[in-house]
Amino acid sequence: TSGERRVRYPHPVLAARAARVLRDNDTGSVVTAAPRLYPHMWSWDAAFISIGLARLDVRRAIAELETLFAAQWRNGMVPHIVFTDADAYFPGPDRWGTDVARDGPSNVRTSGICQPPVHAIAVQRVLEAARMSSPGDRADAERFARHIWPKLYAWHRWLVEYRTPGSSGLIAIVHGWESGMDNSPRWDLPYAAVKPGAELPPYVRKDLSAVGDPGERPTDREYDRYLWLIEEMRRASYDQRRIVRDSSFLAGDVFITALFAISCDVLIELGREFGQAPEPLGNLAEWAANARAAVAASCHSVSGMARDRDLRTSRWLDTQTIAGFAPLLCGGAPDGVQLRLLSLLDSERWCGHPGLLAPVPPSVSPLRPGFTPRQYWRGPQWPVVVWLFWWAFERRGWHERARRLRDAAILLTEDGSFGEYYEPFTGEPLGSADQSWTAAVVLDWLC
Ligand code: 9YW
Repeated sequence: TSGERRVRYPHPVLAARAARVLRDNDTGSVVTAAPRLYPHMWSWDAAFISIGLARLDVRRAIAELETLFAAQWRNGMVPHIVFTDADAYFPGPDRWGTDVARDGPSNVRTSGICQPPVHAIAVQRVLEAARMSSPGDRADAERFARHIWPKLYAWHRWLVEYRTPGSSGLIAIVHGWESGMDNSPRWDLPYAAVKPGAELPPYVRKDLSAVGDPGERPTDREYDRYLWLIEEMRRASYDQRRIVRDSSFLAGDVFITALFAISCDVLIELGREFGQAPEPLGNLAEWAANARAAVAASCHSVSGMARDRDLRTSRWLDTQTIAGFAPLLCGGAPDGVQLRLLSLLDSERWCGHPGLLAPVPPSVSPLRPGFTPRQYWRGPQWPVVVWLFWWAFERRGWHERARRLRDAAILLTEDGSFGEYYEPFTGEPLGSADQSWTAAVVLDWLC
């Protein structure tokens, strides 16, 4: 099999290669998400990238997060893309047209949606790396953490203020791109209700020529819907209240909700350390508790898996995807549910599937009908998602479990190509090569 033909770099060489990817993708002002496919800064990529950069150069890591937060909208939203001058990605700033937004930043061009809130986690991780590095790095990182805290708080407050509609308590997304898992089957039902209007302006995709096989990317049918939602938002002048009220896609995202809960915990820890006032800390504790409760309430009564919710139809979305393990990230589900999820994760439906090259969870269960091992968020394994589970397991004190997951992720990535995602049975790297966040998490694991 191609698995046996794979190159396996010794770990010091692998770490050096990962460092080189981050350096090569650095334009001087941002580390782009990937060299050809993604020549801009993506929000949650920047968080992971800063975690990797902190192992090489703490100041460079800080600068990356500062660049992202310099693009924060006045209402608190951290935009999902901060555009560079590159012209190789579609939809670019003209198509987004966020200049019409009242709350947009004036100094940079950005998209008009957000991505998962993992930034507090990144700030804490950068701080940890800086403290192991040198007194100067430590002082810089502490100054930075103190300075960025109110911005992180404003970002979290935006999610609560604008994105917790209805009674589910789940954080809502208005576009599949906000989940970070664009074409995951999680969103098939909500997208089925999105009907692109005849007024959808024509467009030409640029992503297909940047990957070897267009079959590894979302389909044109999916892209029509992605673009239609942008059209709706642009017509609403990116007014959040209007979008949440009227857009044809609104879904409670259980994975984001879980990440939000732990990011609030981390922000509380940072806030205590740096003397923040009791009131915002109290708010964060309340937001974390609500988010945890929402995740726990979403769990399926038989499988235990957490579920997203279509907030337009008030229906639970039952799909067997990696997001169903959200309670293992944030805790808060009853012990019985947690045990069921852990044994499900180990079972042949997930990591224990005998055909996997490396026992890390694929984006979709290999035993689910519709699992497609090469197509983006519909089957492949994504190292950054594995990093989140690894980090959460460590934090929860499950060190042995965390160690096994990390070892498996290294096995998957030690071919040194730093693929965007991997074919689970052969370990073939797919999508973009030299993807920054893949290099960043591997570097963090190896340091
Ligand atoms: C796109 C940059 C981004 C990630 C997303 C991923 C993909 C962009 O790439 O979306 O055009 O498809 O789905 O999570 O942030 O790496």
